[in-house]
Amino acid sequence: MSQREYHIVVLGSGGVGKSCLTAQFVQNVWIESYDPTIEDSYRKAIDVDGRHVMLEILDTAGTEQFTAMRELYMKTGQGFLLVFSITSQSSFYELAELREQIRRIKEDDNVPMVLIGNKSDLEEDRAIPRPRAFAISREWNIPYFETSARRRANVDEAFQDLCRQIIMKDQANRRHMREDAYGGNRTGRTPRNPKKRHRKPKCTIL
Ligand SMILES: Nc1nc2c(ncn2[C@@H]2O[C@H](COP(=O)(O)OP(=O)(O)OP(=O)(O)O)[C@@H](O)[C@H]2O)c(=O)[nH]1
Ligand SMILES: [Mg+2]
Repeated sequence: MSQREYHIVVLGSGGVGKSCLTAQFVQNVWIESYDPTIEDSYRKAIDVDGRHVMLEILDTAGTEQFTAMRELYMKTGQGFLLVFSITSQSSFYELAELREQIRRIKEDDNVPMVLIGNKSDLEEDRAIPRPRAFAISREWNIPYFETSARRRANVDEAFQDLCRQIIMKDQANRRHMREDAYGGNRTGRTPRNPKKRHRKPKCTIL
């Protein structure tokens, strides 16, 4: 089968660790310094359950002045990492609006997403209790991962989970498209001629 390409977007407030998570996932490097992102994109080929896929990963800006690009990447993105820092309450609460915006722009209530509480190595500075984050992830019906970009903990797992969701959705979409082309063959009936389905209504001239 040909290699599929999927678009992933990394979202969240400034300084939560989006770029560090992306750098760890793509290049296996740890970045100590903080250089606010405008927008960077990376490509990485991975295997998910034996399937070879190419990921296009967009690392976005957390700071407000760059949010004009949001609508565009929300349209093209197929899966979203919603990242907050476990040490920052505001970064956690700001995700609700981003999630709403994604659902609105994509006109879809089941967009592949993962909730990420990053900086899990800073347990002593924790501001969001784990049960609080789990409660939100259950409410949103998406998985929750606590990651540490510094220690490279749970990074692959979070990206892999998102890819799995995207692949499942892609397969379901393709199945529906095939079924539509054959007039909905879920009943086991003989496929209808796709051309016939688009026949114009009859016009009778009196
Ligand atoms: N202790 C700890 N620090 C982290 C972790 N991830 C990121 N940092 C630090 O947090 C700061 C910000 O990280 P970035 O990855 O640049 O944050 P960002 O979300 O990309 O920020 P913007 O590009 O401004 O939106 C850096 O100094 C990182 O070293 C982590 O898991 N643990
Ligand atoms: Mg960044």
